[in-house]
Amino acid sequence: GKPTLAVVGATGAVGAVMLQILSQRADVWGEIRLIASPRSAGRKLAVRGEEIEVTALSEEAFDGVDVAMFDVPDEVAAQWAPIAVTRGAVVVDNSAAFRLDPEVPLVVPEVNPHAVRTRPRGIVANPNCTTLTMIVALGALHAEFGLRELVVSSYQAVSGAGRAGVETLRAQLSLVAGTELGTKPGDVRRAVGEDTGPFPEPVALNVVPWAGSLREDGWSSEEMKVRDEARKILGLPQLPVAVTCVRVPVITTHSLTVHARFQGEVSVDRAREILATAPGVVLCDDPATGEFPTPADVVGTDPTWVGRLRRALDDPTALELFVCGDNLRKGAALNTAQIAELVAADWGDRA
Ligand code: 11C
Repeated sequence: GKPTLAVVGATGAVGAVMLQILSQRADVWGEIRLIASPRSAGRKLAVRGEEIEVTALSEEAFDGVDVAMFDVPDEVAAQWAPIAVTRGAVVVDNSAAFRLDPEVPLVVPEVNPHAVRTRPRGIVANPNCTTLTMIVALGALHAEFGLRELVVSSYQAVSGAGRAGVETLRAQLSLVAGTELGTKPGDVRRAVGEDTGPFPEPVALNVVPWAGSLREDGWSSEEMKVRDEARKILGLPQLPVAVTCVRVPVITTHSLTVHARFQGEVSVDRAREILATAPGVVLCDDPATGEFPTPADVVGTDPTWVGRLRRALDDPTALELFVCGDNLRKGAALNTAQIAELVAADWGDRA
């Protein structure tokens, strides 16, 4: 028979997209079990055209499960992923709890698919959405040119902060719509009020140079993740990475500007060929006709979209590019589903 899949965190922002993706992709699963906090147990959610009742998270909930996809906060994953493993499941985890564990592979199927097979803890980690937005295009360029250094800035959508992030932006937008706000210091802040949800500043009519929590020396957790995860996925543990993460008033789809320096001189024509043919990448780049990706068009799609490809003006070994990707699809649920499918393919070999 086909393997049994559990979706843990089925009711969250990523969970909802996961159920859509499972309904759209080639069906490799037998039973699909939906698991969430006891608060959500008993709710019914549609997947593959069928209503399934949500089961409360418990040890027994994993009995008979072959692959468990986790989309829950770090501390919940840290506690429950090992329990699911002892109950016999392979865990594909989208939290940050295990990503940097040397015994847990961090997998992007277009870049390092083979890594999925070496998983001594029974856990495979899914990268952060900001890392994922750039890494498929960068992996393809690295394979050709050999990456030496990255300088990136992110433009992150509010759904990266979950349902609360989306609700916060929508509420703030309704407070500022149709007003003349945005012309005097503090006028937007006064209009949206004290409670700025998961963000440290108003995000409507604004740009906030912060994502995640405070780490050493002024870095944000999100910035550390981009650096550490890119190094691990590309197998370049010393790669210099300079990164600034920024939140923008977009519902879903993260964007980044990328300055990538390589081992030798790069040809833009060759880079175009690579990006135009790389699996999971769409090159959308004709500034003469105003063609480049933006979140408004990319949201809801699977690939990484690349535009504004140029050779650096002052360095023939470097490329500049702009990338967009749906942070809930490739950035989270889709990559998790792709990893789970790789695991399922091996499970099929064994069964
Ligand atoms: C954001 N990337 O946009 C974050 C959310 O490590 O998976 C995802 C945090 C993570 O806020």
